[in-house]
Amino acid sequence: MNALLLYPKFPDTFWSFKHALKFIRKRASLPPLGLLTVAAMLPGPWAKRLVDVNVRKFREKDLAWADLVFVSGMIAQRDSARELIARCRAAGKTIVAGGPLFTVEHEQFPEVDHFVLNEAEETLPEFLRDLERGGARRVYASASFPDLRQTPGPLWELADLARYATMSLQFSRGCPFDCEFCNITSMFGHRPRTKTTAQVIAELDSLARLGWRGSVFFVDDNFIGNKRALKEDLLPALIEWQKGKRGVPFFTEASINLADDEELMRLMVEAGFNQVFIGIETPEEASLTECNKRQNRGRDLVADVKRIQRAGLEVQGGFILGFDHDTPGVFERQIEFIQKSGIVTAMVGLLQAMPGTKLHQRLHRQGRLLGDTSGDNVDGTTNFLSRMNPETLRRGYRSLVEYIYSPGPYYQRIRTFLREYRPPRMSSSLNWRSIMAFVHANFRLGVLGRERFHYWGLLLWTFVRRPSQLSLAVTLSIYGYHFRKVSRACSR
Ligand code: B12
Ligand code: SF4
Repeated sequence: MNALLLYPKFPDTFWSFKHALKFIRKRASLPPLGLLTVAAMLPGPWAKRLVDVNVRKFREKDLAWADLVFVSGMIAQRDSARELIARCRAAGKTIVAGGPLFTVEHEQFPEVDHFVLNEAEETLPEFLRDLERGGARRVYASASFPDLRQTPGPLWELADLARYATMSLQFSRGCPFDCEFCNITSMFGHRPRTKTTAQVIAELDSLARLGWRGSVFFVDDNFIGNKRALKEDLLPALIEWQKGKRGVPFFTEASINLADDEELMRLMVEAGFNQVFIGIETPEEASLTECNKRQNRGRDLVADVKRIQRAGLEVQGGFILGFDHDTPGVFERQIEFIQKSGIVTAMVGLLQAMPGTKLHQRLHRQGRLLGDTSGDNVDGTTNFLSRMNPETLRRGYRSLVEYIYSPGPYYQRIRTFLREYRPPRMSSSLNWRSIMAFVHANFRLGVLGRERFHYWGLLLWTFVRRPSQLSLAVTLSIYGYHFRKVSRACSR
């Protein structure tokens, strides 16, 4: 049996990093971890091939080779998924689909033969058994959550690692919190389920064996969901694993209560973490209450962010506009917060109601849903009737995004951040890609770009005040170039 694993194209948005990837000559930021994990669960004797259309062409000969096509994807990849499925259908292939897109909207894909939904650890074995017997059903779904200690390591060897900027690894699924707009808890539950430390180390070792020396993204929904497991087990093991190596930088996602735990931050930094994405959402207490983001309420969020930065972790932040309690003054207050906190990578989106969330249910009850979500909350669209005048919301959103990524405020944020940041001591390798990126940045941003004065000003300032952070300053400048490009596209 020849199994083709097919990953659809991402639109050119905030997280695609498309315009930044050119500087380091990479095609995509991350490989499709879900498909590589599914590949490891398919029968050993099957031949397997990965086609991630974000990094390579889907050729006729790939299609001709395949007996079975396994498609994955998120809602944001819907359009590309449709195209790929149509091509496979036209070639008469049997199509099996799974992953977050199909788990929430499989009814919209009549051309697919089999849906293997939810977490494959639960649903795939039954599908494979039925397939072998010649009687596979159309839909396999499960309401229970698997034990991740049974999850096999991804088949990295199917991916061309050199085409990606970063690798990914998952330690846990699920989150103890219950934010109204988030579909994580409906998909993965409230109790964080974790892999064993031995599994994580084995995955890191296999990446190292394949020659990977770059950064690794721990794609957990909330990495600090089980603090005890981290402090007593995983982080000490990661500290040990890093010894004698050049230093593999890690980054992850966590909730703001990370700021309350000095020991946890210290251990994370010692283990190699240097970045963390945090859902800040809004500085407005009423909106935090509305969306049940209780962990963010009643705190000085700017002080929390700075505490995390001082511990050695760059904070990237998610922000949302369009809550029922948002008034037109919210745009100014969000800008003020973002500038003061020095969150350089601030992902600001419009609230969207994802299927399966409590928000979706509430808006449905209130008769305010307008249609499907685009799945990408930073594309300037929403799918429900907002309390704020929709035109005011759209305009306020666009001008906020344009403002925070315009060169003046953006470069000012980098300085605010670098003033606070206490970088971890980690020896990183200077390779030809980073040298090329520096040369490319000097030309594109320092000569051609309208940000050229800000760029050289930042480099000079960093050289004098934070010389060890010069490469970080260049990296953040390159990110800014990407964010400006995509924010201009979403402002149209
Ligand atoms: C890493 C990640 C990313 C990476 C993706 C990299 C990549 N190449 O895959 C990046 C950072 C680029 C990203 C971006 C975005 N993401 Co994202 N992302 C994640 C995250 C945190 C982890 C995904 C992962 O790797 N999981 C580990 C693997 C092992 O799990 P998995 O993929 O779910 O696969 C399992 C099952 O789903 C299933 N399965 C998966 N595929 C298949 C295929 C078949 C055939 C079968 C049988 C089974 C199967 O089996 C696997 C094992 O159980 C998830 C959250 C989560 N917990 O899943 C969000 C998540 C997938 N992202 C989400 C969103 C919304 C986005 C963005 C739109 C955010 C934004 N506003 O910009 C963007 C879209 C990108 C773009 N450019 O437009 C949503 C998707 C919702 C949905 N229903 O589609 C999620 C679920 C987060 C959330 N809170 O809702 N993301
Ligand atoms: S803390 Fe993050 S992952 Fe957890 S429920 Fe809230 S938004 Fe979702």
